[in-house]
Amino acid sequence: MAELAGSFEQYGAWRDALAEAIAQFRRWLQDNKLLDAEASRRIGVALDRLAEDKLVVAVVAEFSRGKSELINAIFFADCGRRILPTSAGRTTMCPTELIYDDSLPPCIRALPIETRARSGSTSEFRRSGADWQTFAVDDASADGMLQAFRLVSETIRVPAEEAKTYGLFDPDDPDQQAGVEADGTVEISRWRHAVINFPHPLLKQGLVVLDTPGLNAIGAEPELTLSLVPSAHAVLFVLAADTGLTKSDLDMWRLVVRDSGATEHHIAVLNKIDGLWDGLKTSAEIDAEVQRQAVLVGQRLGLDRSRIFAVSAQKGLVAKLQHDEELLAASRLPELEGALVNMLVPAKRNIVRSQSLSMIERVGEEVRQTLAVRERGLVEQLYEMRSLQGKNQGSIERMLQRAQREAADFEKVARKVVATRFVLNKIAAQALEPLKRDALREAAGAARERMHKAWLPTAFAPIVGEYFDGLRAAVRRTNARIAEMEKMMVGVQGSFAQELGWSLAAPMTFSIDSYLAEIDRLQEAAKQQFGTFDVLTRGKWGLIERFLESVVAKSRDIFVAAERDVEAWIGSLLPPLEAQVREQRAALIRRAESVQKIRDAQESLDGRIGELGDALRTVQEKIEALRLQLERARATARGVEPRPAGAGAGSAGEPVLISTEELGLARQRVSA
Ligand SMILES: Nc1nc2c(ncn2[C@@H]2O[C@H](COP(=O)(O)OP(=O)(O)OP(=O)(O)O)[C@@H](O)[C@H]2O)c(=O)[nH]1
Ligand SMILES: [Mg+2]
Repeated sequence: MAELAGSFEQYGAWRDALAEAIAQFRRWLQDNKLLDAEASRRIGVALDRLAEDKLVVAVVAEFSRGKSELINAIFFADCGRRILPTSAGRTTMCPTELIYDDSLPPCIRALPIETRARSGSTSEFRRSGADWQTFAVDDASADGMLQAFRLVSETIRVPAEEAKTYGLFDPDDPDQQAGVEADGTVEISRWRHAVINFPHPLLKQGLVVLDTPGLNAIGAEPELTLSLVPSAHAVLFVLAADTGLTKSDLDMWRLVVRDSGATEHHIAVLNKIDGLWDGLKTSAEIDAEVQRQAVLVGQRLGLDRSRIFAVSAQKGLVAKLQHDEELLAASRLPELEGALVNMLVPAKRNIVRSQSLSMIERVGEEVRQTLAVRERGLVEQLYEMRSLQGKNQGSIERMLQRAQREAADFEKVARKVVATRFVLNKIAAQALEPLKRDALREAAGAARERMHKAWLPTAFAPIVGEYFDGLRAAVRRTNARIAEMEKMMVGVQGSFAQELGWSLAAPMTFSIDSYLAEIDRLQEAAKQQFGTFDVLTRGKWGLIERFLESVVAKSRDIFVAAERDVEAWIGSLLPPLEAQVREQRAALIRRAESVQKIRDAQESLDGRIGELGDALRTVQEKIEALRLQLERARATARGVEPRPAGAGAGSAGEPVLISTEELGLARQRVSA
């Protein structure tokens, strides 16, 4: 626990520091009037992402393997007691998330099981918020908390027919038939899903723990297979040493864990090893027995031995509560915790770091370019003004004409930006069209209808396959338009480079290929489920319908995310160029105005030269300050202590140099 809590805390502190560095960068941009709407939006997205950053651990197993006990032992032993209910037999009846959302008071929100008979996946109900019941949790009273947490074990008795409509009763299953009482009722969970909002320190750092019930209690809950488990950063699959690996353990493994996504997030836990401590075996014998079972589990699950941990959750919990170090070591829980931290924290830190850094670098580069244009304009003016010293009225007049002509010439080039915006908007609409809700709704509706009409359930899989082909085709259509826009931007930037000598960072190369992988993964998971439906009769329509709904809901999530990314990318294309155009236009106008004032003797040449020199120094100081801002943010992202603010900043009085390249360009113009 100490190591686990320490690592999470460190990670949380690093993330907070990074958010603060980004916020400071934003303040600096704002104070220096360098923050445009697009940069502000991008920084906002990055900050939101950091604020909402979560580390999700899902615990999956057949009933009574010790999932809830393991969660109590690993994460919540510091509560001083067992907080999630555990007992022999089925205890946790509905998928339960432990989270902390500080916008809500401590509470439990629960979705009634009856919603399973209606259309809509759990995530859709979650979005709408309706139907959920909220129960207050008194986090100051341990007893009160414990009482509240029992909600996840609540059951109700309903007629078998009703349970069937929820997908929780299969009349063909003899085991389930045996559970029917004389009055024709069966016992099922009262809730479909529970979310416990609880201000525990680990949860406050962004940890989310998902506890799940066994196979029978959940029935087919596609939400778990398609959404919750695949999106977890670590999945603990629990087995019990006393039962070994049973057929239903394997079913659970295949259906919920293995087929739901990347295996690098999976850990198998062989729990209840204390059952082997019978006082008769030597510790070497116990070790050998544990080793033998672990190897077997590895072979059957296709997991590397290093991913299998034999522990005693119960003894681990007791040891932590009683501060018994010897028992804790014997429970072998610390090894599992270490592996969990290694799986979760470094990978997460890398992702968060690279996302944040790429935003910072991009915004930084754009601001640097804006400042460079400003610097160059000032350098040019300064040289022009100096060249006027000692010249007659005629030269001044000629210079004014040239300044006015250049401003007019620039407008001709600048008009390209307006034309580009127009064409870009048109292609953008075509790029987004395939990702729109309507297109998806139509495809889903068509698939559902075809399945309804199909006589043989064996026809389902190909229909679903075509649905997925359609999704992939939509992504490819969007990608083609994206490539078109990228090409167009490169062309426009090229013409600005040629005609005005501007150097702009090429547009970020972008495609939504990553979503293709997500679609493939979803299809893979769907295939597994439809494989099991092949043997089902058409009477299972409700089940298939619910499954299809989850597939559609999940594809909608993918498309919504893709659409958001595409919109953001499109939005980032023109603003840097537009910002430079604005900057350049302002510089040219200022230049013509000041030459005019000098001609009309409203301003002294020396005074103007002095002003320009000051302005140039200010810009160069800003360029240096920007460099330091970026350095600080990078250092924070890398996890290095940043240098104290202000150290080495271009303080007043320091000589400020103009780059030789800029000087050369400016001289060329002046002598032209
Ligand atoms: N001996 C022993 N018993 C354990 C261990 N871990 C859990 N148990 C017991 O096993 C039973 C089931 O544990 P739970 O944590 O409720 O199991 P679960 O996997 O959450 O089960 P469901 O909620 O029903 O799906 C309880 O009686 C626990 O006390 C362990 O390491 N050793
Ligand atoms: Mg449980």
